[in-house]
Amino acid sequence: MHLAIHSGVPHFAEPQHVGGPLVEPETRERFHTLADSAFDRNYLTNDGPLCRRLEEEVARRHQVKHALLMVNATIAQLVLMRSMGLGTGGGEALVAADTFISTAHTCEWVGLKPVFADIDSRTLGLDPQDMLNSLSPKTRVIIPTHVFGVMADLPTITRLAAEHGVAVLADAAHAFDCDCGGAGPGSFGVPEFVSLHATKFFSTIEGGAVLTNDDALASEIRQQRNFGYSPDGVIINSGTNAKVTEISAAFGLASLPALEERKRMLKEVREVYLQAFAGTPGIRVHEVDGAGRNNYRYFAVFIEEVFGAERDAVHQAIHRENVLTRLYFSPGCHRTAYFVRQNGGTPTPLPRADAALGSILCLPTSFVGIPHREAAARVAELLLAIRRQAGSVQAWWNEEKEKTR
Ligand code: T4K
Repeated sequence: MHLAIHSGVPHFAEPQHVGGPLVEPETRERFHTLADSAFDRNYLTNDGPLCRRLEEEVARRHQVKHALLMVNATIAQLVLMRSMGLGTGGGEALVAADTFISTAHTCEWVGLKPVFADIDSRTLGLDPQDMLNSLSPKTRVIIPTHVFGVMADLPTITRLAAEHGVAVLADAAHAFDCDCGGAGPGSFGVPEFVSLHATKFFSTIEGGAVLTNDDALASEIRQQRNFGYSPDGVIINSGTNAKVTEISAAFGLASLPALEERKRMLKEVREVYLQAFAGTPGIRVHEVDGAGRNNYRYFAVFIEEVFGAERDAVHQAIHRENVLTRLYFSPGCHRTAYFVRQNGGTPTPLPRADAALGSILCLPTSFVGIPHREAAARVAELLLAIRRQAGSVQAWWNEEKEKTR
C-alpha cells in the first residue's frame, strides 16, 4: 500500500474523526417533531417538560433516583462540587492524571488545588494504592475517571476514602450506559457526572448530567443550577445558570431509541479492529470488556516499541490519510504546560500514566460516507501498512521534526 506520506494521496477522501457526532436519519426526524412540540408550547427552557422527561429516562436507564441535566459536564462538575460544599475552605483535590483537562480545571475553579495521582494500567482509571500514597491532610475530595467507559475501581476507592474521611465524586463523562458488575454511574454511593457532548455515545449536543441517589444533594443541585431559586421561586441559595434548553433535551429524547442499534454498530467496528490487530506485535488493544458493559464509543490502542515507529510518527502518518486519530488524554494533566507551571516547573513523574499516555492512539469508531465495517477494515489495514513500513514512516517523521526545529 502506498502511504500518503510518500504518495501525497490520502486513503480517505473525507476526514474520519474519532468523535464525529452519531445522528441517525430517524433521530433527526424524531428531533424535528420533538423540537416542534417545544415551539408549539412556546416553552423553550427553564426545566421544561422535555427536560424533565429526559431526566426521568436517563435516571431510569442508570437505575438511580436522580439525573440532573446541565449545560455540559464541566459545569455539571462545578455545580456538583459546590453543592457538595467543596467550594469553600480551599484544600486539595486528588485527580487521576489520565483525564480530560476540564476535570482538573474545575477543581481550581472551586478553589481546590489538583494533585495528580497515577493510574491502573489496565483500566486507565485512578490506582487505589497511588491514591493512598498521594493523600494529604489537605485532601478534600478524590475524583477518579472512568476512561473510555471502563469503570475505575470505585468500591475500593470509596472504601479507602471513607476510612480517611475524604469525599469522592467520579468523572463518568464517557460512561453513559456503562457499568461494572451491573453497577453504573451514580450507583456506588457517590455522585458521578456524565458528558452529553456531541462527540459522546449519547448526546444533547452540549450537555452533562449528575447521577445520584442522594435526595438532599439533588435538591441542592437543582437550586444551584437555577440561580439559587427554590421550587417556589424564592432565592434561598447561591447559584448560577446551568439550565438545559428544551431543544437540547429534544435531541437527547430523539436519540434514546437509537442507542441499542448504535451500540451494536460500535461493537461491530470494535470487532473488525480486534480481528485485524489480533496477535500483531506492537499494537496492544485497550480492553473494555470483561468486568461490565461498555458503550464502545472509544477504541484505543497502545503503540509499543516493537511496532518500529514512535506513536507520534504513526499518529501523524495516519492523519495524512485523513484518519484523524486522537491521543486521549496525552500528555496527562500533570504534564500540561499550565499544571507544570503551577507545580513550580517540574511535573511529578507518574510512571504508569506516562507509559500509557506516551503510547495511546484512539481510532475512529464512526465514519462519514462509508459503511462502518468497511471503513474500520480500511483504517485497520492502514495501521498495519504503517507498521509494515515502520522504518520509512519513522524516517519521514524524523525529517518532519527536523523541519520545525
Ligand atoms: N471529563 C472527561 C473525561 C471528558 O472526556 C470530558 C469531555 C469532560 C470531562 C468534559 O465534558 P464536556 O464539558 O465537554 O461535556 C472532545 C469533546 O469536546 C469533549 O467533550 C470530550 N471530553 C473530549 C474527550 O473530546 P476534542 O477537543 O478532542 O474533540 P472535538 O470536540 O474537537 O471533536 C472531535 C472531532 O470530532 C473534531 O476534530 C471534529 C469532529 N466533530 C466534532 C464536533 C463537535 C465533528 O465532526 N462534528 C462536531 O459537531 O474534545
